[in-house]
Order: sequence, then C-alpha cells, then structure tokens
Amino acid sequence: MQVENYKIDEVNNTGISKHQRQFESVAEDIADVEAVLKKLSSFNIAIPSWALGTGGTRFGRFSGGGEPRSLEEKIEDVGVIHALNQSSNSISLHIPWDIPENAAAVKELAAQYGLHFDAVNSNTFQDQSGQKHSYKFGSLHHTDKAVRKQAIEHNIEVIKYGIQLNSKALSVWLSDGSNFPGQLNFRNAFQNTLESLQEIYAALPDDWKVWVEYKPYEPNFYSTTIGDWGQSYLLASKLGPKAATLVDLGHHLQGTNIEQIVSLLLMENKLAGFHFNDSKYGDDDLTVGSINPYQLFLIFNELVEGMDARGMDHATGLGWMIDASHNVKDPIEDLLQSVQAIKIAYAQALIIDKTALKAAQYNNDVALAQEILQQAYRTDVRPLVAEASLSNGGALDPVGAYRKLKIREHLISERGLKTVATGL
Ligand code: LRH
Ligand code: MN
Ligand code: MN
Repeated sequence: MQVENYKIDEVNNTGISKHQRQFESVAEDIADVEAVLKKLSSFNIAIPSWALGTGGTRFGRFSGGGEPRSLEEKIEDVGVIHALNQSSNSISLHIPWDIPENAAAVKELAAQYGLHFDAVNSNTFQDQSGQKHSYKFGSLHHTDKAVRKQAIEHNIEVIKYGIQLNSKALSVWLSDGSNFPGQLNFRNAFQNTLESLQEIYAALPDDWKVWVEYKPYEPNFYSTTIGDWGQSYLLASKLGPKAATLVDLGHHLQGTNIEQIVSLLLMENKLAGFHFNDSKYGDDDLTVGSINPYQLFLIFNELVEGMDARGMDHATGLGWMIDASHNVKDPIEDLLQSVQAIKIAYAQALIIDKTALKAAQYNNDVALAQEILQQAYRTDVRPLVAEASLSNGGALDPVGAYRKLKIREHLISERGLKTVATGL
C-alpha cells in the first residue's frame, strides 16, 4: 500500500493551528531556527528489515496481524514509515533472513517509495539449512580453518548482494565467544577473527566500509570475542581506514558511559554509526528513548559536538540505524516512535548553547554546565520535529496519523491476520 500525500495532509489539517501555536512559542527562543529545521529535515534513520514483524523471546512469540510475508512487503512497510515521518529513507537487510533474489526489481520497488539500501548485515550466528560446517563454536574466530573459510565466504557473498543494491557498508556482528572458562584461547580467537576480517576487508569495494559491532554477552555467557568497544576498535584499527566500530546501544553493561565511548571513537574517526534501541537490563531491543531518553540526548550532544569539530555532515557522516524488536507493540508504531525519539534527542542537542557550555567547561563551572545541558533537554522540541516533518510532506504526529488512517487494518485486510515475518 502507498500512503497518499493528500491523506497525510488531511490528518495534518486537523492539528495544524495547535501545531503553529506551539511551534512559534518554541521557535521564539532559538537563535537560528531555520538552521535547526534544515538539519532535522535532512536527518534519516535506516529501518532494519528484521524489525518489521513481531519479535519474540525464547518463551514465545505472539504475532500481530498483517505482518510482511516477503522482502517486498517489508519494503512496503518501510515505505509507510517513511511516508509518515519523512525520516526513514533506507532499509538495512539481514542476509540470509532477507535475500534480494532479484536485486534490480527490489531496488526499483524501494525507489518507488523513495527508499534506498543501507548497510547489509551478515549472519554467521545461526546454522542455515544445507550449510556444510556448524557455527556452534563460532565462525570467524573458529579453531577450524574450514569453518572460518565458510564464514568469510558468506560475508563476501553478502557484500556481493550489497553491491547489487547500492549499499555501501557491510555490518558484521559475531556471536563468537565461549560459555565457560577454559573453553577458549582468547588470543587465538582474536587473531583468527582478525585474519578472517582481513580477508573480508580485502573483498570490500573502494567506496565501502565494514562496521564491526561489539556486544558483551549473549548468546555466549562467559566471553565474547568482540565483546566491547576496545576489542572492536583494535580490530578496526588493524584492519584499516575502511573499518570502524558500530555502537549498538543495547550492547553495554549497565552503567556504561556510552556517550564517552562515542566521543572518543568519533575523535579517532573510528565511529561507524549506530544501532539505536533502548534497554533496562541487557540487550532488550526496546523502543528507542522508552527507558533512558536522557542518555540518548547525552549521546547526541557528543555527536553534534564531535561531528561539528570534525566538519562532518550530520545526515551522512555516520550510519544511523534502528535495531529493535517488538514483542507486544505494532512494529510500525514502535519504529515510528523510535525515529521520533531519535529526532527529539537530536533536536535537543542542536539547541544546546554550545558557546556557553564551552565557557562553563573551561571555567569548571559544573553547575552552570549542567544547567545549560538540561535547559536544552527540558525544552519541548516536539514542535520543531513536527515542523521539519511537515515541511517534507510528512505527518505532524506520525503514530497518530498511522492510527487515523487505519493502516494496520488495511495491511491485515491485504495480507491476512495470521502472518509471520522473518527476523528476530
Ligand atoms: C545482536 C544484534 C546484531 C544482529 C541483530 C539481529 O544482538 O544487535 O546487530 O545483527 O542483533
Ligand atoms: Mn545490533
Ligand atoms: Mn543486539
């Protein structure tokens, strides 16, 4: 289904006067509101192909209705999201969960919705049917060269799919690790991983990047070979300029200062981008901003400051992507909420009085520095985000519009109530 512009306009019209009042009120206090709006309008966050169906846990999965049954229908769903928020103009594929059998047709379909393809993700954490060697004891770090070779070849195949789609990055996450002390020689595991990644790196086209994602635990519960940003950074440094570290917000132990990690990776030009989500306990993959929106804001503060210091374009300088899973919500609503949360945090970071903050930091005026940050954080910037969406032809309130336009009901009538999408 295609969400027609006039329908979005009709829904917007019902809330436009309230919006205008609210927008004028917040805009009044912002030095260069046009510059903020311009940045917000050009900011897009990729949608992962595996997040469009209802997720689950090892205890069960409760599918919603009208889930996409194919890659084509997933593209359609991302099209719906992008039509409503004008901020999700790309899709990231996980292979082999979503194999683009006919890349030209898939690309054309995506283009009809104004979409392109973001990073392609490889998968060597599950055994696929017909696969010769098992990944039970790892993939790129495996003790057996034949297993490593199989995993390397899979990654190279994923790059080939990506080339056909015009993707520009390979995202690698390994579950490789150990479950018990003594199981693994850490140095050998790391060296094997490095050598395997070097072979994959050699297969990257000139204008491509490889993003190395880290995660402390799960599915392995004693060690993970790329367990933290230090290990990822070490690999990315040894690999070369096309390699960088991918930060998935859920992949940190509780209390980790993620914004500091982000700041230093950015300083070293080794920050690839993000998998946005939120969590309370572990890799919960919850809606972005649903648990700790302040942390998200602090991360964006570092991003804006660090990217400006390096003269980077906010919209294109890094990989922005959601990596979430939805057990009880409608996935499209959840993704719309996540994108809104990211744009809100970004808008708050954009309106920080940076000159005043710099001076407060220089003078060690701790209380003032906090006041300046929280002044921005406590500003209700939602009218700015809404105005940016409106100017691009999107909805003032994407979730509200999605409900008013009864999009899920349409999808159920088209696809049926009992559909199950591939993915997490
Ligand atoms: C691992 C992870 C990684 C995978 C995705 C499905 O927890 O974050 O990015 O590719 O989930
Ligand atoms: Mn991830
Ligand atoms: Mn994860």
